Amino acid sequence: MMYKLLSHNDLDGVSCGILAKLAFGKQVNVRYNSVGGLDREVQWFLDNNKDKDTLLIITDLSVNEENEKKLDEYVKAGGKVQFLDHHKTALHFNDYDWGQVVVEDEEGKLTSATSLLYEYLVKNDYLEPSNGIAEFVELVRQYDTWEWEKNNNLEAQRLNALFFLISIDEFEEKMIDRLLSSDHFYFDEFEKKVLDMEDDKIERYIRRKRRELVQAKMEGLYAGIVYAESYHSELGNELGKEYPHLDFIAILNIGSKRVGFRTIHDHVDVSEFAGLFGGGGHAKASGCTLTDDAYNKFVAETFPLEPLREDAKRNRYNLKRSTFGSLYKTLAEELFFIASVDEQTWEIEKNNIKMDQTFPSFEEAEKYLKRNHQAWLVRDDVFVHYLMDQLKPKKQAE
Ligand SMILES: [Mn+2]
Repeated sequence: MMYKLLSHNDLDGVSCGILAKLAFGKQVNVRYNSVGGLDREVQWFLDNNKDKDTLLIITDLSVNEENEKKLDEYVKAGGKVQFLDHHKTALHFNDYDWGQVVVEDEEGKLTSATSLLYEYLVKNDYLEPSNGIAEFVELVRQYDTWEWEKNNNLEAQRLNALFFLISIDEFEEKMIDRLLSSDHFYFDEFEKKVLDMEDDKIERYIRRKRRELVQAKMEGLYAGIVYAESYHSELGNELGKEYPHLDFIAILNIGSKRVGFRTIHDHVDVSEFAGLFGGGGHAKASGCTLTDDAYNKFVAETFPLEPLREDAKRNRYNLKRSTFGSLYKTLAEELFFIASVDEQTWEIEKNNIKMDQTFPSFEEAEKYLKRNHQAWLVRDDVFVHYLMDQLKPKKQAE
């Protein structure tokens, strides 16, 4: 029996290739594909496997409708296919005997293509389970589902960083050697050193990107838009945390004509948003191609916008949630002052005039300011000046 694996070219997809090679050795032929490249490979496979002696496994990517039908005909004619995916946009493949799409396992844990393939290989006695492999699979799963962020699992993030630092061939070779020889997953000393340098680099990159973010309202949601070619996950995550008033972050890659969407919020499903532009993905991470429509919305319309200003970070006095109030400013030089009446009532003064609307928390008041006025927390010196002005006797009206 021969095996063919067609998988995605990201960490989750390539880790499927690593597991397949651990299980099938030289009997498996593995090809990694971009989202747009899989259908060509499937077509090629179907055209060249008339004798049906190869088990075709597809992981982490979906085929188009045409190939979906052709694969089903191929299976009905005696061909062997196993489709394994965890994207909810692929759930209809569960209608086929050869399709298995699981987004969440029985315990409610989000799956990845690698975790599904591991389970499949072990269940069918293709692969001997081991502690080291299970640890590796779990790191990939946590990275791919964003759980690493919630669990602060930096090992998972570093595994992905390593994946991008070396070639796919090198990564495969290193991981296969390690998983065959050790009962625990680890990074070697050289990798640790390089990963530390990479961490510093990512931090500097994100700091720069933070100052380039523009804000726009789209389909009723507030988006932060930024141009970036690398570190999309880390960037989406950090920018999302830095600007929690934004529903999601859109990351534009003009070279690849793609836009990625990331959210840290549970109330937003960015796969639905991407669907409006013909794309898809997960609730927390999705993307679409820059069609004319998407180009106009994300690039042309947002290009003239001024970037958001960052909140002052080293203040001692002008602090958020302070009982003395917190001072914000806008590009139009307006001053907004958030203060609490009591714990459940927060007010905003605009240029010293109290607004009618009140808010149930500081966060809601700030969100209002940031969404509607793109205001930022000013530095202490501006704040002190402002307070001193308040103490001056007001000029008589006449
Ligand atoms: Mn995946």
